[in-house]
Amino acid sequence: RILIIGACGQIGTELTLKLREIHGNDQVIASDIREGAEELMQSGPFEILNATDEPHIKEVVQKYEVKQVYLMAAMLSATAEKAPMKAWDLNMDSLFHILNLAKEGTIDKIFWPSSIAVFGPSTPKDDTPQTTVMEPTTVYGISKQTGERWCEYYFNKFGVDVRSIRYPGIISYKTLPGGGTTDYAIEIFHEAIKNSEYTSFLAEDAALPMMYMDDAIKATVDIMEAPAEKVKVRSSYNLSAISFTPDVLAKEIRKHITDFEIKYEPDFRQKIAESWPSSIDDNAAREDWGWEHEFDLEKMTTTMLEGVGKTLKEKA
Ligand code: VAH
Repeated sequence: RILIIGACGQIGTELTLKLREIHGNDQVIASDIREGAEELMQSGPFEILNATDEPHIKEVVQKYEVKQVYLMAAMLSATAEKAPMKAWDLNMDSLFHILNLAKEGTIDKIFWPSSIAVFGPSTPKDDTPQTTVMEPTTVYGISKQTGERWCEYYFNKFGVDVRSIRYPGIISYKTLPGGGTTDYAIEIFHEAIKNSEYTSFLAEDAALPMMYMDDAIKATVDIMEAPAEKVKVRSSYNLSAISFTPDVLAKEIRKHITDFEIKYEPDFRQKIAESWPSSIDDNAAREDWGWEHEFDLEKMTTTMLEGVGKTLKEKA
C-alpha cells in the first residue's frame, strides 16, 4: 500500500486522488495533521498524522502494510522565514524518519519533493542547469538542498530507492497553497474573478518557473513508475514547464477579464523570488524518464479561470 504524508496540502490532495484512481481507493492511505477536502476524506482511508512523530509513522506504516511513502508535508518558503527552526525540524526530521524506514527495509520506495528553492543568487538564472552552483539563501531552500544531499547519500550508501523532483511554483485551484513565494500566481486568479483587481506581493518583472498542477502530478506519477535504472539522478531532478512574470500573467488574464487591473506592493517575498532562477533546464528529466509537460501559459490560464470561477460559485 501507499502512504501519503501531508495529503491535505496543495499538491498532496490532488496527488492522493490521482493515486487512488490508479491503484484503488483502499490502497492509498492519506494522512495529515488536519483533515482536508471532502473528496479526499471520503474516497479512502485517512489518518491524523504528524510528519515528525516517528513512532506514529511506524505504527501507521505497519497497520496498513505500507510499501511506498510520498512525503508531501513541508513548511514553504515564506512561512519558513518566519519560523526557521520549526521549518528545519519539520522539513528534515520527517525526511529522516522515512529514509530510515527504507534503510531498515520496512518500505521499498520514497517520493520526496524538492524545489527550485535549492538554487540561490549565485546560480545561473536562465535555463538553470541540472548540476550547477547551489547556494540557497532561504531557510526553505537550505532544508531542500540538505534533503537532496541526504536522499542521494541514502541511495548510494544503503540502496534506498528515493525519487525526487525540484518542483517550480505549482498552480492549481482545488486546494490553496500555504506560505509560498509563488502563491501570488494563484491568488491573482481568485482576485481577478472576484474583484477584477489584484495587488501583487512580487514585482511586475519577477520571472519565476511555474507549472500547472496536472503536469506536476503527471511528473510525480511518472518518476515513481519509471524503472529504477532510468532514475539516474538520486538527489532531485530539475523540472520545468512555463516561466512568467506577474506582468505577463496579468496580460494573459486580461484577455479574458478585460477590466482586470494589477498593482504592485512587493514585500519580503520579492527578495526570496529574486534569489531563485527565472527558468529551468530540465533535459535530464526529459531524457532519463521521458518527462513532457502539457500546459502552457494560455491553457493554464483558461483552466484556472474556469476552475476558480466554478469553485467560487459553489461557495457562494
Ligand atoms: C514556495 N511554492 O513558494 C514553493 C516553492 C518554487 C517554490 O517550492 O515556497
